[in-house]
Amino acid sequence: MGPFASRINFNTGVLEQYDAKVVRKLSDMASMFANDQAYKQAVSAEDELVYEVFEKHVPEEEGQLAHAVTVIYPGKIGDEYFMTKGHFHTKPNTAELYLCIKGRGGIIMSNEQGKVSYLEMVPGSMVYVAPYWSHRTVNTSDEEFAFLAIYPADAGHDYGSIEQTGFPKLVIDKNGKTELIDNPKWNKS
Ligand code: S6P
Ligand code: ZN
Repeated sequence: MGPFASRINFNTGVLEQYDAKVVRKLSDMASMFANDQAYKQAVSAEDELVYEVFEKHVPEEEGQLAHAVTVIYPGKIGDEYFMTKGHFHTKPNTAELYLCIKGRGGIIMSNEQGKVSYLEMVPGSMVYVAPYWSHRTVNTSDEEFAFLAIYPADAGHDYGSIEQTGFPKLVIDKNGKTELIDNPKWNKS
């Protein structure tokens, strides 16, 4: 593969020449939110779009850099903000760089030792996701939250570990303020 260019629209947060789009609706996120009752009610009322990932295709091989723009829509389940599923990389020693393009949100990261880091993201914020840290992004605003992620193309996504254990903390809206609280469903293995 040779050099190529693409363009992010900074007004909409959308990657204009994307090759593939991943769509995640509420129904794709069973048991990820803490409040099961609020989740069931929300899904049956309207299976809302939670986030979309606009990807460029590069070969999934060592040395290549995958890059994708994620747009998380505003919304909450109970008091928990709309968020991504979250994952470790299948090659756990691979890092990733996030750059916020639009809106306001945050990234929650945790490692196998149960350590947690939460960093806020506003346009221009860059977050270095260190190797071995799982990562999930959260839209804490009432508009679209968009960011670019750049990562080794052979990193892979391990969703299973997060589905089993959850993250140690939830990111919630408490009377209009963003707070981290213990995740009652956290199932440390
Ligand atoms: C890939 C990178 C992002 C996420 C995207 C969706 O390593 O971290 O492109 O894939 O933000 O999140 P998730 O957890 O559903 O893959
Ligand atoms: Zn990642």
